[in-house]
Amino acid sequence: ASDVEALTKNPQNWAMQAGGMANQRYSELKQINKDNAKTLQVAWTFSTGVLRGHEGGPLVIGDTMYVHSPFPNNVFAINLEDQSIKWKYEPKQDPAVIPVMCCDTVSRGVAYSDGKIFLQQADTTLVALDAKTGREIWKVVTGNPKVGETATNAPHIFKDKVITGISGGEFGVRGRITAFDMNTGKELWKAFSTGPDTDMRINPATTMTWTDGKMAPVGKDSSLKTWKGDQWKIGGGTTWGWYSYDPATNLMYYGTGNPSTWNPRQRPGDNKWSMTIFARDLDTGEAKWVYQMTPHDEWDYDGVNEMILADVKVKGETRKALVHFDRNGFGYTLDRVTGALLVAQKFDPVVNWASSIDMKSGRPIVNAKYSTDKNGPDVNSKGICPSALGTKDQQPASYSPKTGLFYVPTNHVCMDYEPFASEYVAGQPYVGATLSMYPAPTSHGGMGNFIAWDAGTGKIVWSKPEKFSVWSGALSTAGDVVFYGTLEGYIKAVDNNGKELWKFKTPSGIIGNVNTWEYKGRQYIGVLSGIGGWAGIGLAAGLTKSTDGLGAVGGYKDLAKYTNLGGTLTVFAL
Ligand code: PQQ
Repeated sequence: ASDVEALTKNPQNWAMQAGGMANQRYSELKQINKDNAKTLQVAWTFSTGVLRGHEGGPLVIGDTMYVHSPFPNNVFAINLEDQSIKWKYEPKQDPAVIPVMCCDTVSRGVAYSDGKIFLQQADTTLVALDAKTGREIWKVVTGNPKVGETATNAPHIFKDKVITGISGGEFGVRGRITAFDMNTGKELWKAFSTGPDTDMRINPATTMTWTDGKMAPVGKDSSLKTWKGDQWKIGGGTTWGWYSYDPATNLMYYGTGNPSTWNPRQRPGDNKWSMTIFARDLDTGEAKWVYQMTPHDEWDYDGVNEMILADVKVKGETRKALVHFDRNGFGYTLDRVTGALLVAQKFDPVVNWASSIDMKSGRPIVNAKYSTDKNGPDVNSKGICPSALGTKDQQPASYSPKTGLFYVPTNHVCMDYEPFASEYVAGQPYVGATLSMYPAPTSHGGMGNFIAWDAGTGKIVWSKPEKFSVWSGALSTAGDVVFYGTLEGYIKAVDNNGKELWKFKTPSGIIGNVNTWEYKGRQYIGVLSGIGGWAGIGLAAGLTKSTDGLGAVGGYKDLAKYTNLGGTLTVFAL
């Protein structure tokens, strides 16, 4: 088994992108605390030499940091003693992959295990490097960019496996995850999101789902029955988010993305298992349970956002929970062992496409006024909240076991959505909708909030307004400080009540995730800046027409007044 599990238990390291396998993004370090955070200063900086959106963050293991960049996905090993570069890895990739990446040329970072660094390149090549030298140990190709298959997710190491996903829901790609032997790169299993039961590693009799107020077997052909003809073959359900793993049950968790195309009229049915949380046995890949958040998506509410594993008190009882802040604006708490639905509530009150989640069927109660299918193709459905960016997109939340609260970066944006007929051509966009996005119509006028959430009751505890969406990942710490970044480029520290303690303007907008480590007795905070991602696609790709970038360009046009391109890691200490 991998040494990374033990490495994550020492808070001096930041050995996985999320800090640990439960996706909590929490650190036990407390040298930096709510009283002294206001004195944080820059310790050192590092330029990646790459423009466009910088997601994810660096890993720290012992005296070495590993920093990655967006396409062309360069990796640097940095000596923490003197910040010198130990080695640099520069993959050669065909730039033809760039135009088939939907939402900027982002990469959510590298993984570490047993002396190896794992890099998921945009062109779908998965590489294992020698962590000491940067030399290639093995590499495998996991998809085909010519049919729109790309990769932006971080590889995840669980036990002895490296797991990776695929992007391309806007190109009719058929989503799946694949597990490889971390030592050799040999494929161990693959599990699709749609299609025949065997392809999905679904057992009709033992794979369970929430049905009529209890868990029940999914039954035969649970996906095939919910698609017309062969549409599941180009049906999306990609897997570009953050995965988690519970060693106690040997289950791994992840979500699937939107069904293709965005024109819902072209794909009648529930489109299973797009928009779904999967719990899979790590050894066999077999699905233990599934839960579909948004059946027959009509808004592009991908279900890929991170699954955070935590013990949560629900109705007086402590549950082994999975907490998930979905694009569709509902915060879900499920029993992670059985898959039972416990809580589902809006984490932004402006959410209007559904009034609530029916706790018996687990299905959203859709508001007909905002049904882009009922209103019909070539009709512009207006005022839908949230926008296709969701109340939260890829930006991961943090959970503090100390406060029992979840700290969630959110979007506060609504949209108009007009579906149109779209024909599938391999490697061409298969989108079928025109979108405009704008701030949600509420008093503070901003496009984002940073919130604290009680997952046991499904309630917002506090909400801190932001001018733009909070597109960076959060970090909470035992020092009672919570960190996040903003699209204008501020890294901010707040206390457990959301009171701002400190901020610093980094060289570019922040869509990376804040992390922390300790070296020679000193605690550091690090964050990548570099504007881009879907929200920053206008600046990143030089687009100006408001409906370009799948509607994000118009929504975020004011960003150009606050920030500019450029990838930099900024490191802070007291
Ligand atoms: N990527 C971002 C980003 O990095 O800012 C935002 C999004 C993606 C989305 O909102 C998407 O819907 C999305 N969808 C797919 C897909 O359906 O395959 C892939 C990606 C991606 O790989 O970045 C995004």
